[in-house]
Amino acid sequence: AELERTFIAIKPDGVQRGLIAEIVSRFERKGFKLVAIKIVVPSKEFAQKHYHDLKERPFFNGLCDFLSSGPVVAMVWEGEGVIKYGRKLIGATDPQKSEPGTIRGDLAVVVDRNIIHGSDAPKTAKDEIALWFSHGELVSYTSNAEKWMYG
Ligand code: YYY
Ligand code: MG
Repeated sequence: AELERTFIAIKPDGVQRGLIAEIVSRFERKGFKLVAIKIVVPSKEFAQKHYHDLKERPFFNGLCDFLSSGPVVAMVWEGEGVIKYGRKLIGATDPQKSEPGTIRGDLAVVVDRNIIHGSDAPKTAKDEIALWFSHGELVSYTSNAEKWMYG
């Protein structure tokens, strides 16, 4: 299996609504491998770094206030195609447009409370993992299920 990794975060609304296990289980059941996880309250400055690409957007300030308003579950998931497929599991940015069956489609209603973040490309995945985790927090291991999943 190829060593592709993505950054996934359960935002404060997802944590407060008791959706941690539900969200983790969707990635886990698919067959992706959890290689890092922690719960943190990001500072507003940290949230601004995380969302720096959006700093010109009108919702940037509210978005960063929200991300830093409470505990976030930060994770790194590994697996073949996990960046693109992780976005598929998450669904469209606006839950009004997310398909049923996706995390946002099933569990969220409005765009500014869409419960989860996922990296959108290899470059952002690399940058976001480096922003949220130190190298030592990433755990490489062999899952016994891999030989049944990847052949
Ligand atoms: O990657 P993704 O989270 O699906 O969307 P982005 O376009 O990167 O926007 C990040 C974040 O900003 C989004 O998850 C909710 C919020 N947001 C918003 O509050 N209002 C919008 N019109 C667009 C995005
Ligand atoms: Mg994004």
